[in-house]
Order: sequence, then structure tokens, then C-alpha cells
Amino acid sequence: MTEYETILVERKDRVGLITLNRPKALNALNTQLMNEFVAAAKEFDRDPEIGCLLVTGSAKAFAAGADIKEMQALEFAEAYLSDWFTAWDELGRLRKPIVAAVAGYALGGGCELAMLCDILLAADTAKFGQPEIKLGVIPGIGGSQRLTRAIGKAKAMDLCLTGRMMDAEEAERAGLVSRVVPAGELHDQALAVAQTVAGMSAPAVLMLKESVNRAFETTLAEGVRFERRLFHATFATADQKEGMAAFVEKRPPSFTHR
Ligand code: CO8
Repeated sequence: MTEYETILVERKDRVGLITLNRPKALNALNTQLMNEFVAAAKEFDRDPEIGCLLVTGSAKAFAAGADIKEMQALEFAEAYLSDWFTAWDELGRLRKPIVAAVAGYALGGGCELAMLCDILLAADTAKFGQPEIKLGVIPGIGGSQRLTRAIGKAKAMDLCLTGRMMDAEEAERAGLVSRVVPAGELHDQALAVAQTVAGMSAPAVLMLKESVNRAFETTLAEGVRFERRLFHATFATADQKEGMAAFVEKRPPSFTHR
């Protein structure tokens, strides 16, 4: 497996684990980290032995945002012409589900990275925010869009315009995260969630992710039609036969991901 400097990469059965690893900078997302992260995530996405990705940081920070020291001297033309930080968009195009396990700070680009994932688990120490306004800029990796879709306009405006942080309990109440767990249990619980997903039929998992995401891109009628076509398509898989036979025979299914 490729060697990286800013992330740690491990396989845990069918789960591909990526740990952000710039502890001295609270996992600030610089260009190197972005390139390494996206490369590792794409490698897992292509790997037939991997069914789900898991992304995490440290106890103190998931990621404290894009690297301010790297951005400080950037000029408009340079940022615009290089389409700076565009590689993060590729993460949103991966087909396998990504679980984010967030402890500590998830700010700015860190919150945006978490929102690019599909299932968000938060430790009770997690703090989310889009503090870019305090630096004289605005979110740039989709924060103003994904946060608004996740928690609604009122709270998104409040968070983005004041730059305040929201704790894990508020994030769960607002619908940004699906579960809050004690910090000491975050890793095990997130891994268990990722392993559960990775153990499901891979074709069904990919169709499901695609179908849920379609809800953000289309009308209800079109979305339901899209889902129905994929539902019909699941009957072409061996896993549908196995899953339903296992239910009838009162045994656990053994999916072949075909
Ligand atoms: N960038 C660079 N370095 C950082 C960052 C960051 N975002 N966050 C923390 N660090 C560094 C600090 O500079 C410090 O380094 P050093 O020891 O060398 O001085 C080290 O990490 C530890 O940080 P602190 O001493 O500040 O730790 P505290 O516990 O006192 O505070 C905080 C923790 C509250 C998280 C604080 O560090 C902080 O406010 N960080 C900045 C948070 C922020 O503003 N994030 C948003 C960044 S902007 C952004 O993400 C825009 C994304 C859009 C990009 C779009 C591209 C197209």
C-alpha cells in the first residue's frame, strides 16, 4: 500500500480506515493532506475487498480547517486558475459509503470534510463550526451548501455568520450527526458501524448511497422513480437471492457482493 505522510491508512477486514495525521496543526487540511487523502480514498473505493470507508482524526481534532498558514498569501488568480482545493470534490463522487468519526474540533474545511461523508458519528467532545467569516473569507468546500441542507437555513446562517461552534449535542439535535457516543467509545462504535455496512451486499450498498444522494439533486417524483429502478435492479443480484433465502431459512446471510 502507498506510503503517506499526513494520513495513516489501514485495512480492518472490509473497512478502509483513513486517519488524519497532522497532530501539531490539529489536522489542518493542507494541499499535501488533500492529495494524499483523496488518493487513499479513491484507492479504497476501487478495491473490491473494501466495502466501506472510515475517516477519523485525533481526540483533540478531527480537523481544524483548511491550513490557514498555507492560504494566507494566496492571491485570487492563483487560487482561481489552479482551481485550488478542487480535489476535495472528488470525495463526493466516491461510490462506497464513508463513515466519519468526529472527536474534538471539526471546523471550516474539517466540518466540510465531515459533511462530505455519508454517516457522521460524533464523540461527546466534538465541536462543529464554519468560522471562515472570522478570517474574512467564507466556506469553500461546500460548507454553505451542505450545512444548509443538513440543518436548515436558520442554524446554518447563525453558525456561518457568527462563526460560533456547536457542540455534539446541538449537532445531533440539528440533524448534522446521526449519533453521539462517549469519546472513549467513538473508535470502536464507528468501526462497528463501518463493518456493519461493509458486510452488507456491496451492489445494494452502492445503489442505496446513490439513491439517498439523489434526494438532494432531484424532485420527489423523479427520485422515487430512480429508487424504483434500482430496487428492481437488486433482483438481478445473487445477494438478493441469498439475503431472502437466509431470511426464510432463519440463518444469517452470506453475501458474495455479486
Ligand atoms: N490552519 C493552520 N494551522 C492551524 C489551524 C488551521 N486551520 N488550526 C490550528 N492550527 C495550528 C495552530 O496554528 C497551532 O500551531 P502552532 O503551535 O505552530 O502555533 C496548532 O495548530 C495548535 O492550535 P492552537 O494553539 O490554536 O490550539 P487551541 O487549542 O488554542 O485552539 C482552535 C484550537 C480553536 C481549533 C484554534 O486552533 C483555531 O481557531 N483554529 C482555526 C480554526 C479555523 O478558523 N478554521 C477554518 C479555517 S478556513 C477554512 O477551513 C476554509 C475552507 C475553505 C477552503 C476552500 C478552498 C477552495
